[in-house]
Amino acid sequence: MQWEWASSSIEAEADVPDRALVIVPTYNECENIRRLIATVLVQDARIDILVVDDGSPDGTGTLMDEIVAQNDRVHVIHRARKLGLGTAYIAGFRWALERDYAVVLEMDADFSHDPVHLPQFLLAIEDADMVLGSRYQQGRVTVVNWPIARLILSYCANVYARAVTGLPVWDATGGFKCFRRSVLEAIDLDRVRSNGYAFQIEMSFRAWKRNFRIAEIPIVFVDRTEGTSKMSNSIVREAVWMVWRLRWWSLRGTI
Ligand SMILES: Nc1nc2c(ncn2[C@@H]2O[C@H](COP(=O)(O)OP(=O)(O)O)[C@@H](O)[C@H]2O)c(=O)[nH]1
Ligand SMILES: [Mg+2]
Repeated sequence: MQWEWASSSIEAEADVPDRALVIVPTYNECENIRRLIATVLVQDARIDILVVDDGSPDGTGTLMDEIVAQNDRVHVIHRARKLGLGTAYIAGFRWALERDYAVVLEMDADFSHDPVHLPQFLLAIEDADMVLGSRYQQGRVTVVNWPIARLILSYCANVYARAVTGLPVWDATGGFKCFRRSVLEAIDLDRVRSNGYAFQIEMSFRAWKRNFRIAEIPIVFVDRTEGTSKMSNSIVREAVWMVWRLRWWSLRGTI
């Protein structure tokens, strides 16, 4: 009995992540990125940050080179042109897996994802394999300042994604999330197909199908005040079809 207690307490200690990487994809975020990085880094000393910039015409990439030169907790990947959110995250995941980060987080550059939630993610991941920041926890909407049409689209997209794929989460399309390294190692990143908001559904779906433990924490999502949204109709169309493909691959056991 004594031994069991001792071994489980050692196991619990081992689950506290020691290094975490926050990945932030950017396209034209020069008004936000410097302040975002500063606000992220003060949240927890274990956190480093990796920005994946897609050749932003507004000079975000040049600004990043300056910041990286001043702070060894900050890193950047430059890609030649706008190649999409999904492949930006995949590039970031690979970068993290080549290093010793125990935990990897995703977040947007535009302050819609408030960095004050980061310590809550790091706490929640101690007892989960993946943590999702949820705007619709228990059906309660915690979104501020979004146009009503955008909110309805997002809410309905979540109901639809849950109905088609069976993924048992409140917010499947959100982009504020946290993975244990083991989840990213278990998912074959070469086979992830989505590139827009469907990317978020696909990653969570693949983790769920591998029986990883998913937790959700409520977050307050605030619409951006600086810069503009890169949301497009083709991103919505991709998500509409992708959930059916996920279901199909899952039925055939090829996911
Ligand atoms: N690297 C990269 N980042 C992108 C791309 N599209 C969007 N982003 C970034 O992804 C995050 C979310 O995009 P955003 O336009 O705010 O989407 P919205 O919040 O859904 O309107 C922001 O940090 C964007 O700068 C892309 O093609 N490549
Ligand atoms: Mg945004």
